[in-house]
Amino acid sequence: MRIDVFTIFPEYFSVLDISLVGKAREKGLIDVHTHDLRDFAHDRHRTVDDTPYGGGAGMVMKAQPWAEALSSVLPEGADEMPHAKRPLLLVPSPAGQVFKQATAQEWSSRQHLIFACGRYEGIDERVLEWAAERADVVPFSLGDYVLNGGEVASLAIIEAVGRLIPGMVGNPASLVEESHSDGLLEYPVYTKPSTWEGLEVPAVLLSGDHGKVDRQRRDWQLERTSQRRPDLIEALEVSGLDKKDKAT
Ligand code: 6GU
Repeated sequence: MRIDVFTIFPEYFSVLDISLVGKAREKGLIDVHTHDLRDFAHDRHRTVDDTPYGGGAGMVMKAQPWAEALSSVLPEGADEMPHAKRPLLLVPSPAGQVFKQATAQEWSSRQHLIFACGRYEGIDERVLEWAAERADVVPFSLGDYVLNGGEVASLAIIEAVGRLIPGMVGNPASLVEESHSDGLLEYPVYTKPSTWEGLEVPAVLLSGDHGKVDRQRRDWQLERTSQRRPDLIEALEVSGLDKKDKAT
């Protein structure tokens, strides 16, 4: 997978040299390129923003530097490309569609991701219209709160998507069992010692009965999800519930 990131703060992305993504880059599974948007501004002050038409607070990012920046990585004739090859232009914004584990799954099969990190009040909307001829354009949000810019959101996406690329995570089974892959939160986990500060590990986990352990873990998942994320229980397909799940 190739990833291009456009930002006025390339330093944010230096963390991609370490951790899981760093290892994937060493293995050649991910090829990440970070670009300074200001390199595509031509005035002495390397201006990338201006005042909004119609008035209002803050500044808007100008179309010209964005179009030149994106042109430097967008291929010609993307409209005739097969889906997986067509670049995916991701635009972090609190006004975007909410990013989910299913979105990460979908995006992990794409060959080329491009992140357009906006600051200020956002990017001139015409840039997205212009880019739609040459890429699949998706404004996305991490959730219902506001960050100062798209950099931290893009890092989160790169980690969530990057770890799903085949060969990235050491044990693929750990991808199957984790939170959200079955629409439920993960069950609680424990390790040695079995007694710590007077607190015991639940006895069923020491029983050696794998059937009982599986049943208990499923119950813990349902209980925890009902308490912390009732919205996820609402969204569960009846077919996603197992026959032995207790009616709640
Ligand atoms: Cl993707 N961008 C910004 N600026 N704020 C956010 C966000 C994205 N997701 C949640 N808040």
